[in-house]
Parts: sequence; C-alpha cells; structure tokens
Amino acid sequence: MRVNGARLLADLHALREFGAAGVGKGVVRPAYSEADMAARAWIAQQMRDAGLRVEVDAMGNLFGLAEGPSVLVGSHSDSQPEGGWLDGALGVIAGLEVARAARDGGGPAVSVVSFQDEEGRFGVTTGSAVWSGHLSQEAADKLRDHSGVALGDARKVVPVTGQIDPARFTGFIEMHIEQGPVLDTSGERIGVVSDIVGIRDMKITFEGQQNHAGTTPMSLRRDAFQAVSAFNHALEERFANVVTPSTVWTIGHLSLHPNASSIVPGRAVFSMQWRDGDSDRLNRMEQIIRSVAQETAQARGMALSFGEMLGLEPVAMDAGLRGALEQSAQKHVPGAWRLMPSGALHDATNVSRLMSVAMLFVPSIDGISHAFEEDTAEADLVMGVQVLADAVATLGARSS
Ligand code: HGY
Ligand code: MN
Ligand code: MN
Repeated sequence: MRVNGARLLADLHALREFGAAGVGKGVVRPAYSEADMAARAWIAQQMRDAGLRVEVDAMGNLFGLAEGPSVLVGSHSDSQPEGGWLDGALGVIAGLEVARAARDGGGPAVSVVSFQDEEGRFGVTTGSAVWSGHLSQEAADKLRDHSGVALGDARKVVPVTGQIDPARFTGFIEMHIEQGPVLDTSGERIGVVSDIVGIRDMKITFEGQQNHAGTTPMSLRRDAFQAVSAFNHALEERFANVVTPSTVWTIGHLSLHPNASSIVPGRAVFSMQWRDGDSDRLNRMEQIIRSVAQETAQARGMALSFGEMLGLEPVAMDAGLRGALEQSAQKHVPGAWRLMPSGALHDATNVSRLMSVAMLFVPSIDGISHAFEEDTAEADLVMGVQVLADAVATLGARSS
C-alpha cells in the first residue's frame, strides 16, 4: 500500500480553504459554523469518490463506511476559534488517503471518520463523547458555548442520515500532529502514543457588585476581576504540593460584566481546565479548586457558583494496534521515533470505550498548535501517513 503524497497534500490544502484565516496556514472553523459544515460536505464528497458510503449521525459525526468489518481511521475537522490547518484535519485526510491506498493496492477495508466538536465549542470532545455513550444526547444538547448558544440548537444544521453502529469497526487509529515540542526538539519523525492524559473542565462564576470606577473606594469594592486574580494566585500556591512537572492547568476564557473601563466589574465567568495522567491527582486538584474558590468568595464578598464538571479519564492505547504502529515506524524511520504520552485530548479517548484504539504523531514545528502558526514539514506529513498505511496493512493481514 503506497500513499500518494501529492494527493494527500493537495487535499490538506483544499480542506484548509474552508475557514482559511490569519497568518500562515491558519483556520477558523468552529463546530457547526458555515465553514465547518461546508468543509464536511466537501469531505463527504471525497469519501464517496473513494468508494465509501457516507453516513452522518445526530451530532454531525461524519463517517465514510467501507463494506463489511473495517478498521476506522480519522479524527476531527472542526477547529479552535483560532486554529491551524492540521489539528484534526490531518487525521481525517490521512484516513481518506489510507482508504484510497488500500482500495488501489488491495489492502484491507478502511472506513473514515470526522468527529464533530472535538475542539469543545460546547464541552470536551463532544461528538465522540456522545457516539461512545460517555455523554447522552440529551445532556449534550443542554451544553452552551461561551456566547450562550445551546448545542441542541447549533446542531440543527446537521444533515442527519442515522446512527452508526460501532460494532462494524475492528479498531480505531487516529493520526495527529504532536502539538508540543518533544519530536521537534529531538529531531525524531514519529511518535507512537502510549496513553492520553485525563482532563477536567468547568466554568466558575464570581458575582460581586458592579459600581462606579471613580467613586467607589478600593476598600468597599466587590470587584469580580480582583477575585479571579486572587483565586488564580492562591491556586498556584495550593497546587504546589500536588502537581508534577507534567500537570497543566489553564484559565483560557474570562468574561467580565459589563467589561467597561470605568465600571468595577460585577461578574466574572471563567473556564477552569486541568489535565494530568493520573485520575487521583485530577480529583485532588478539583477539591483544591473548589475550596480556594470558596475561600476567595468569602474573603471578598462574592457569590460563587460552579458550572457542570466535564471530564475524561486517562486511557492507555491498545497494545496490538500500538505494536503495528511501532513496527511500521521502525521500518520507515529506524531509531527516529519514540513512544510518548499525549498531553492533548483526542477522540480516541472516547472511542476507547467502544473498541481498541491507537494513535501516532508527527512533529509540530516549534511545538506550536491551537494557533494560526501551527505547521508540520510536508515530508513529515507524507512519512507519517505512510507509517499509518503500513500499520493498517499489517493489521489487515493479521486479521484475514
Ligand atoms: O484541547 C485539546 O486537547 C484538544 O485539542 N481538543
Ligand atoms: Mn485535534
Ligand atoms: Mn485541538
């Protein structure tokens, strides 16, 4: 099975046209946006051209199905509010290219998927979370994005055909860019993923008193932004004995009300997200977050509320699928690949509830992702897809 590098790169560039923005190869293609839905219609056509049957479920997860039992290869094609051209898109186009290479080269049956809302406009990897049964459709529909739109309303644009039975798939392989600095720094070409970290994510609201920024003495203020600032500072200190160098936490979204220069902000709503490979540590961090928020609220006269807690547990990759990727990496780039954990979340976490899963990474230039500057050398993209194709061929030969 030989992948066609020129065809792969042409498709990646064609997909980038949907929502192309910003510097370099940036993309703005959030879940269910016009650009996202147009991109999905284009991907569906590429699936049909590859001889696959297109099905779309109620969430908008897009499948290109091969006949009979098949291995599922893919990722997602929605983007962050400011994203790059490869995050998710690479895994989907890689799946298409491997399906075509398998068809042309007498390989095994390969189906392709682009999951919806992996980037969490509404939650955490929402499309695959619902498909896998981790999250009910009813609960998902109530999730709201930062501007207040409910997922149940946003998904009305989906051209639903029906539900897709996971039992038809023999396993799931997701190719992705690393999105971090490890491979770029070491000069290695491929990462085979050992496991994916866990995540917790919730909204926190401090409510104080909106007031005049010129007349309200500092000692009398109940300033919601000052509460967030104090909370963030205290959190760092309280985490010190619990976290490891690979633990991460982020306040990535903050909304101040009414967000004006001359008004002491009365309300602050912000996202609190934390990730680690150990579920116990994630739980201990949650307790710290809740008590620091409570202490801050009490000290500053704030009303405090916590939003719904979303999360995924850490998962290990399947040894059999992983072994096929390792063998293929060793054949193509001997000594220039490594086994490594994923610090980013992926649909593979949810899919692991349904079937065996594995992942492979290619380097991210300067380790940058979730930014317009995200990129990977074209030779690395082509090599990665060839490594994937050979692993799929090996697995097909094993099961026949
Ligand atoms: O945020 C993540 O880890 C992923 O890119 N959704
Ligand atoms: Mn991704
Ligand atoms: Mn991402």
